[in-house]
Amino acid sequence: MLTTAWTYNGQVPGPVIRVTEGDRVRITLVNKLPEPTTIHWHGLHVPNAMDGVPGLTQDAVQPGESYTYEFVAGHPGTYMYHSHYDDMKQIGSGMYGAFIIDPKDPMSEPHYDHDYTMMIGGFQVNAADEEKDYWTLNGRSYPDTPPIEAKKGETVRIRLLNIDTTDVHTMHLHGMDFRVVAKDGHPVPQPQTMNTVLIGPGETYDIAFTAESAGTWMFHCHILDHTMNGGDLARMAHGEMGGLITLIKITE
Ligand SMILES: [Cu+2]
Repeated sequence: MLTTAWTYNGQVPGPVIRVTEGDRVRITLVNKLPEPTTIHWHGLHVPNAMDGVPGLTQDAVQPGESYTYEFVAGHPGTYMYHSHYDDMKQIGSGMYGAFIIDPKDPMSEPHYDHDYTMMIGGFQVNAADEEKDYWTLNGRSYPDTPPIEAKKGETVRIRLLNIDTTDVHTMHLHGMDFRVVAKDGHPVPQPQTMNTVLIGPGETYDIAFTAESAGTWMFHCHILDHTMNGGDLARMAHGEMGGLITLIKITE
């Protein structure tokens, strides 16, 4: 199943923007949409004029026009960017991406053998469903979600970002626990150990775990109509899974 999306640079999510704390960042938005748009830098500390709120901090960027955002990447962590115009439609159509600021001093955060970024979103594909019917990790629904791979004993960080327009998700790991090491970009002083984290729209959690036992494990949303494609209960009854699922393959 393929669906039409509105994108940054032709992909959903848009490109991961990855910079280092203290970097000066300049991004030019060129609007090729049939309607106005802006970009909001979600969680970043930017000058007010760079905040991307149409009618409040800037005029909406009209079709064919462009606008340059410029700011300093002030504090390290996991953040995102997204449209702030006609949000339900533009974000719901794919206009979002992850924005990661690495610390200037790499020793200031723990080392992880693998670092994954996972943006949770949703699309309405079948017009008859009148609401979202395909939920996606990085723009793909299971079984098209690429697996996370690690060797036994390695450490994995997953940066979870919920850019779903309306839905909370309960991301659950089979076979192991994880620790919540950061919330909305900021390190958690005493990481909490859990196996299911509730993430609301606009929230980010960095979770980390050690690949303890070999096998193919599920990592999925536990709101179970988010693990179906096309809202198809009949197919789920026959064991077909979809939506917010990815596999974690741990090898010896
Ligand atoms: Cu969910």
